[in-house]
Amino acid sequence: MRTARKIVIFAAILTLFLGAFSTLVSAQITEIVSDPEDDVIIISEDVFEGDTGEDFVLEKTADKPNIDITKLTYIREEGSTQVTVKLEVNSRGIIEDRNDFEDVDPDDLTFTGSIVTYGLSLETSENFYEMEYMAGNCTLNYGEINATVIGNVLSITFNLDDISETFVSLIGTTMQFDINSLTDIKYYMDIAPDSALFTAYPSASPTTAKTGESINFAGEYDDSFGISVAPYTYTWTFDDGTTSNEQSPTHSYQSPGTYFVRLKVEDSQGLSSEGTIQVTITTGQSSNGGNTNGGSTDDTDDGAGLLLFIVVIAIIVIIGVVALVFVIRR
Ligand SMILES: [Ca+2]
Ligand SMILES: [Ca+2]
Repeated sequence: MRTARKIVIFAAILTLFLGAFSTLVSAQITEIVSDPEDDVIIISEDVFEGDTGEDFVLEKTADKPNIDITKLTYIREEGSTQVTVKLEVNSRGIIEDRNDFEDVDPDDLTFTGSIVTYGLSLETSENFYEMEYMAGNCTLNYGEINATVIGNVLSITFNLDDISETFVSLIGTTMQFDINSLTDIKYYMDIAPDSALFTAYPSASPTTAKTGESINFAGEYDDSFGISVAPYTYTWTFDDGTTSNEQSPTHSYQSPGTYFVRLKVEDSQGLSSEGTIQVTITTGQSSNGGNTNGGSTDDTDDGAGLLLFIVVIAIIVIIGVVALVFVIRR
């Protein structure tokens, strides 16, 4: 009896130990994006008409807990391609199943109702995964996928394309269209994180250049909802060990290859966004140098022509002089 008890205690300790060990081995990679409560934006029709003046202020409401994102979660088992992403709305709300866009008949002027969509956008080091949940149906990159809804939490589990992919960002977007009539549509939305509304846009011209050739970079940002505050700082990382703090710097590369140029735009409140642009550098002299060479080649051509002209004139003059001497002697 005593031996049996010892075996049971030993087994219990071993189980606990193995449990703790397996937890350590199958570690999870978790990323959490938090979003404020009750920051659902009411968008007036003015936005659609492009009337976003300097003083435009977006209204926020606490009346839409069902589309008020509070938390996004990314969970990945280490060493596995399986990923679970979760979108959590306000604890006072639920994930809703309303109408699909397909339920709205454009010819039916009497249609009234709401459309609610939940979107998740996962960027990894290799890919983008776009998920949308609407009216009980879920899609992943436009293909159907299962989703689990428990109260105020939407969960989607899927496999990444490649084991080597790493987490870059997770953005959640919720939208609600309240259609009272075709001329009375109210539009609500929430985005998590709010910084996703502020996007850096780097550009380069040209994007393919030769070594030594000047490339003009331009730093821009998109802030359609006017959430950022001037002044802005621009930080360029050229991927060749050099950087610049100009908004639109000029840069040239000394070695051929592919470069991933990063632009970070930051506002005065610490809101920041980063964007990447790829430039390809090929071997050879820059087009500027080529033009110079071309010019000098043209000069050489002109010089040869002039020399030939002088030689011809000289020959004519010599023949003339010889002829003149010959005539005089006679
Ligand atoms: Ca929110
Ligand atoms: Ca938000």
